[in-house]
Order: sequence, then structure tokens, then C-alpha cells
Amino acid sequence: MHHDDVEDARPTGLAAARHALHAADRVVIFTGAGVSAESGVPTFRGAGGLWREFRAEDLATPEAFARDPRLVWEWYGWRRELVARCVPNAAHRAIAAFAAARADAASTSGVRIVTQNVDGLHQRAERELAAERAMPSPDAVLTLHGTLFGVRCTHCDARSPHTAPIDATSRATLPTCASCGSLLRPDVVWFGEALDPAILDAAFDAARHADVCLVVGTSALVQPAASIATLAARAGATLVEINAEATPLSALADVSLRGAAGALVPALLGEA
Ligand code: BV8
Ligand code: ZN
Repeated sequence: MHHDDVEDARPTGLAAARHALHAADRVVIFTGAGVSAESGVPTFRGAGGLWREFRAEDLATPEAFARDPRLVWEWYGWRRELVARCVPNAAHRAIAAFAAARADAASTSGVRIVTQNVDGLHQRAERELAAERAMPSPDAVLTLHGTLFGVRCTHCDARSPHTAPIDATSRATLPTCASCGSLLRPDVVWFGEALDPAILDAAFDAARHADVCLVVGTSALVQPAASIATLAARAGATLVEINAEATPLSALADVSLRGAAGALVPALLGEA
């Protein structure tokens, strides 16, 4: 196992990774907040933090929501409005084009995009590309941790899309369920909560059968998401990492490229 830093990347690193990706039948592209950083979406653990003096682990929990639903909704409302103003960047677009190019007539692609992100930017890139080409979207995205643009009822579990601004000025103005009147929560997976088993199984299944697993922009600290990459590697996939800094996956990767997703992902996936 060798890994290259892109500064002194002997052609082997990028070229080897490019070759493996373009020769692969089944590819899993596993992403984290770093793939959206150049779109202006704050990352969780990088510089700039995520919000005032709070850490995600403080607010993204059922306990924090039970204790202070107004504060937690204020945070999610702020993130939703911020993300709604962001657009997919060159990395999202290159990933969407790579998945679309490998979609067969039935529009099922040999590429699965497994994301930890809740910003919906992969799906937006897919939809925008499909519209540009008047083609069906391969719909290759699996979201492990939910979405900023959906809500779930704390009582009857009813789920629905929700993009309106959140009025978090008081407990009384927080969104409530149309059918049972109970408080609604963001439709995301909080720390200490189980991921949707069907989505997780689909992601693990894709990882087990992948020829190549490309990991983009994640600190690889959160479980069970980070196991996508180790599972793929253990099942024999070539592991390629693109990240601004080293992570626990860097030593395991066949090729680990240091740099910005917006530059490296198009270089890796773009058409020759
Ligand atoms: C579960 C949704 C059990 C919400 C998120 C000890 C105590 C308590 C819990 C645990 C513990 N040890 C382990 C756990 C479990 C815990 C966990 O893993 N904790 C970690 C922190 C140690 N996991 C859970 O709780 C999970 N659930 O285990 O349930 C269970 C089982 C059965 C039944 C009941 C219960 C649930 C985890 C999901 C939490 N929800 N998000 C929201 O977003 O508001 S996680 C959150 O972190 C986001 O989804 C985020 O995506 C994810 C991971 O972060 P990253 O995406 O990697 O982002 P990060 O900022 O960290 O890194 C960005 C990287 O990009 C950096 O490396 C940076 O260098 C790089 N970068 C930056 N810019 C660029 C770049 N790279 C390239 N280009 C750039 N331009
Ligand atoms: Zn309800």
C-alpha cells in the first residue's frame, strides 16, 4: 500500500487512481462535508467550525432537542437558509456526470454516491445535469444522515419535505405536525440515533461489491458511516481518498490525494 501527496504526486498517484476509476464497473463514492466546503457549506470539524461556539455533538442530539427545541431549530433553520443559497460545486458536478455516464438504459448506474451530508447538493447536481441533458437522473445518491430540507413528527413519525424558513423566535412558533399537532423535528440522524437500516444495508451492499471506493472530504470519524470505506477495502476494492488533510483512512488508502475536492475530483473523474 503506498500513498501519494499531490504536491509531489509522482504521476503514479493521480494516474493510477484515474485508471482504476475509469476501468471499474462498480464504484462507490463516499462523501462528507469536505465535498461541499467549496460551495460555502461549513464543515463540521474544520476551521470556521459550524456555528457560534456550539459543536455538532452538542446540538445534533435528541437530548439537546428535548432540552431546547428552539435552540436546535434555530441552528437547523440557519443551516437550511445558508445551504439553500449554495450551489453544487465542480466536485458535485463531476461526480454526477461520472454516475450518469455509467447509467444504463434502465438508468441504474454502476455508481453509488453514499453521502453523510444533509445539504442535498449531490441530488441537486444530479437533477441539474439530467435537466441539461434531458435525460433521467440515475438517482444514485444514498443519504446516510437525512436531509436539512425535511421534517419528521416527534409523535406520529410522519415525514414530509419542508423548505420554508423556520420561525424559532419561541417554542410556540416552531413547526408542528399537520395531522397530529405535535412538534416537528429536522429529518436528520442525530448522534446516538440509528441510521435507516434499509439505507445502511444498501450502502454496505454497494461497498461490499465495489471495485473502487472513492472517499471525498470526510474526516472518517463518524460511525457507522466511515465503515463504508473500510468495508469496501476489506472486500477487495481499490481505496482512493481525496481530502484536504490526512485522516484515519489515509494509511489504508491505495492512493491518498491531498488537496481540494473542487480541483481533484474533476481531475480524477472528468472525461479524458
Ligand atoms: C449511532 C446529521 C447507535 C446531523 C450527523 C462516543 C460517544 C457517543 C457516541 C459515539 C461515541 N463513539 C462513537 C459513537 C457513535 C457516533 C459517532 O460516530 N461519534 C463520533 C463523533 C465519534 N455515531 C452515532 O451516534 C451514529 N449513531 O451510532 O447509533 C445506535 C444503534 C442502534 C440503535 C440506536 C443507536 C449517528 C451518527 C450520525 C450523526 N449525524 N449528521 C447534522 O448534520 O446536523 S454526523 C455529521 O458528521 C455530519 O453528517 C457529517 O457529515 C458527519 C461526518 O463529518 P464529515 O462529513 O467527515 O465532516 P468533517 O467536518 O468532520 O470533515 C470534513 C473533512 O473534509 C475534513 O477532513 C477536512 O479536512 C476536509 N475538507 C475540508 N474542505 C475540503 C476538504 N477536503 C477536500 N476539499 C475541501 N475543499
Ligand atoms: Zn404527527
